[in-house]
Amino acid sequence: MRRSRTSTKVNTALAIGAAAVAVGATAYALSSKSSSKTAKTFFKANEIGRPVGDQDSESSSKDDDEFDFVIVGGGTAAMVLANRLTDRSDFKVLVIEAGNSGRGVSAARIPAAFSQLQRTQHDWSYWTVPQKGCNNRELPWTRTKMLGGCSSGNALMFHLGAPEDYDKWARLQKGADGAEGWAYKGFKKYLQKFETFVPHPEVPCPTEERGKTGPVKTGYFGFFTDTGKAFISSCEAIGIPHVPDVNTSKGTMGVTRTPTYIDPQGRRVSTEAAYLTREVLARPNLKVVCGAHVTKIRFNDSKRAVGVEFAEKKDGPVYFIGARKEVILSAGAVNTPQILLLSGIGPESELSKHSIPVIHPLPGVGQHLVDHIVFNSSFPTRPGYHTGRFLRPKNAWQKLSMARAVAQYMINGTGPLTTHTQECMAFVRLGDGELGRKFGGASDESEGGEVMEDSTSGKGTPDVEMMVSPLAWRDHGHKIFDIPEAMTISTTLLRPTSNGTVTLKSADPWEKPLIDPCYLTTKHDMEILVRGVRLAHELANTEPLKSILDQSVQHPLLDHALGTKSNAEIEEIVRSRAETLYHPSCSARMALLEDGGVVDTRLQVYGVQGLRIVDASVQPEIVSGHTAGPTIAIAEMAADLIKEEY
Ligand SMILES: Cc1cc2nc3c(=O)[nH]c(=O)nc-3n(C[C@H](O)[C@H](O)[C@H](O)COP(=O)(O)OP(=O)(O)OC[C@H]3O[C@@H](n4cnc5c(N)ncnc54)[C@H](O)[C@@H]3O)c2cc1C
Ligand SMILES: *[C@@H]1O[C@H](CO)[C@@H](O)[C@H](O)[C@H]1NC(C)=O
Ligand SMILES: *[C@@H]1O[C@H](CO)[C@@H](O)[C@H](O)[C@H]1NC(C)=O
Ligand SMILES: *[C@@H]1O[C@H](CO)[C@@H](O)[C@H](O)[C@H]1NC(C)=O
Ligand SMILES: *[C@@H]1O[C@H](CO)[C@@H](O)[C@H](O)[C@H]1NC(C)=O
Ligand SMILES: CC(=O)N[C@H]1CO[C@H](CO)[C@@H](O)[C@@H]1O
Repeated sequence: MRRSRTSTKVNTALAIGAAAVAVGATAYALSSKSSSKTAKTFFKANEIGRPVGDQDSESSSKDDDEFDFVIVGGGTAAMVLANRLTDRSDFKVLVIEAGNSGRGVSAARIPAAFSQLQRTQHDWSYWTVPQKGCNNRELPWTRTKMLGGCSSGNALMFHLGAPEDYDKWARLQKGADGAEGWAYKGFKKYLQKFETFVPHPEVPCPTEERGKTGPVKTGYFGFFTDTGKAFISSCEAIGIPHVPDVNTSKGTMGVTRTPTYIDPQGRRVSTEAAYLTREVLARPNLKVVCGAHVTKIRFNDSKRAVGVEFAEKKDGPVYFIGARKEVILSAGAVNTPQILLLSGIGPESELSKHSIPVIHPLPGVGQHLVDHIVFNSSFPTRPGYHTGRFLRPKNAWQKLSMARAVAQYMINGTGPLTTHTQECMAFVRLGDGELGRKFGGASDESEGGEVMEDSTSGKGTPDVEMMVSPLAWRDHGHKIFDIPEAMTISTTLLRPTSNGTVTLKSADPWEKPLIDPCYLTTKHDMEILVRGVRLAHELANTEPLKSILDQSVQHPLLDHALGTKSNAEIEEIVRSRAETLYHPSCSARMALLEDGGVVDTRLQVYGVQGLRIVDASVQPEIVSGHTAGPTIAIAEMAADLIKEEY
């Protein structure tokens, strides 16, 4: 079962009229006009690579014949490396990105427009294979194809996981050399290094544990609705504490207004915007190739990565570029294992199935893929509590509101266009503990409820995240709700025990890989998620949220009757509607070789030389939160590890 892939681009999630994007683009063009173009910024494949098979030029030595580091993919993590490695003038660095710059793309800069990029040329537009745990549905997996990667197209929510997540990362390395550096105590400096927190006058938040000098500005949207306020109060009413910052060494439990990757002008802070500034791009030891797809890593007979092959299109010329020190794979949790497999590194059975010559057998490649799955419960609201009217104008009055919102955005960098709509995040524990007991959980037999395997990284850490949004839609915004006003409470499973694979469909590097996250295939995952759905319903029926809802509106897409259903019925609904929260991780994890690891604690790929992985795929376990921040911190740490080595 597959939904229409070319759904009309009335993308609501995107929640922003085409007019707004046009005006936004103008605003963006105006705001960036002052910076004049000087040196050449981005290169094409043929300006850097040597055509493969052309003996003369393969042996020629032009100036850019070889780089010290060739970074595959110019995404979230790669932009950090491009910046940090080239502050060493003796390192010559090349980045090869399949997409283009996000600078002139207004949907990549205006927060409310983020999902406009999905299913366009700026998206890899992946889909999973049919998911047994989700009624055999194939689920869309957007991955942004652009400099900055998913940080240019994500939902901008800032969160760093729980401190214990990192302690567990270290523990899983079982005393291997360098493991301690990944524990919270050591890793914390990298979580802090990338950030400059910009306080917001309306959001009291202690700043002592927040970064002060990093390139990535974080802060709060210039827009917060009464629905968000009511959500916080309803959480408090059922025992979820309101905390000013869910992102400190004190832990992450509680509800808070969502901090975000936004600058004081109301623009998205992608890692391209933060790290690949004009000054950095102008460094003579950095070159960035755009629009080039890496098809393969080449190795010499001593299993040393010596460079990569890349092309602009399937039947176009293939180029090669050499790497003197290292090839660094930063292609993300889907494409990193894909490229390893295409290059002959992976499970032998998988390589032989596609007749790919084995460079080195490594069983863990593409295994243990983990993602966060989310279930949206939608409730009708009384008039006035809905953001949609600003973002999806229908009548003249609403169009005026929209025009006002655009003016507000252009002049003050605030207003509805600065929201991605997920206004609050609440981190809770439902496997056990007080709240867990309320929804059928138990810590041990004596408590009467069902005792679940504890998949969290520590007793003080969450297993579920709740989010609230003053909007409602399905299919990531590709399906509009035909009801006037509604809100959504999202329930996310943070610590799934289900895990799956990325494998190849064929040996053709232009063919999309097979993605099988195996969602909801363990009893644990379904049980915890069902508890979370019950919590969503409970929140919606707790004051003050309860009074915002309009119980009289009946519509088959609405969920106010969910609370009256049995667990089995809720389970069925969850299987028919759950979707990705876009956090694929762990598909080339850092772990011991015998535990299915692909990289060691220095992020070097086992069994070969000169090859490192720096992106979300190396996480030993998925963090109990959002993955962009941890990925940026991984890259910050990797840059130091690399500098230490050379
Ligand atoms: C819609 C969406 C919403 C999200 N919301 C949030 C959020 O609110 N908060 C949060 O913390 N996280 C969020 N995430 C997740 C987060 O953004 C990612 O986990 C993180 O950005 C991944 O970084 P990465 O460096 O591993 O990969 P990416 O950023 O995906 O970078 C990979 C790069 O490699 C390039 N590439 C891939 N293959 C090739 C190839 N063969 N040749 C050349 N280039 C290639 C890609 O084009 C891309 O630029 C979201 C993600 C998405 C997609
Ligand atoms: C592979 O490359 C490395 C580094 O350049 C070199 O030391 C080694 O001798 C090469 N091996 C072969 C077999 O060419
Ligand atoms: C911009 O902000 C100022 C000061 O808060 C306010 O007076 C003005 O109305 C705002 N402009 C727009 C277009 O919203
Ligand atoms: C779930 O709801 C949130 C908030 O409204 C939205 O951002 C997300 O796209 C929704 N998920 C799906 C699968 O539609
Ligand atoms: C991954 O899933 C497999 C079953 O498919 C299971 O045996 C394994 O324990 C899981 N790994 C983790 C770490 O959850
Ligand atoms: C739990 C966690 O990772 N907390 C981090 C919150 O963010 C600051 C920096 O902004 C870090 O120092 C904390 O470690």
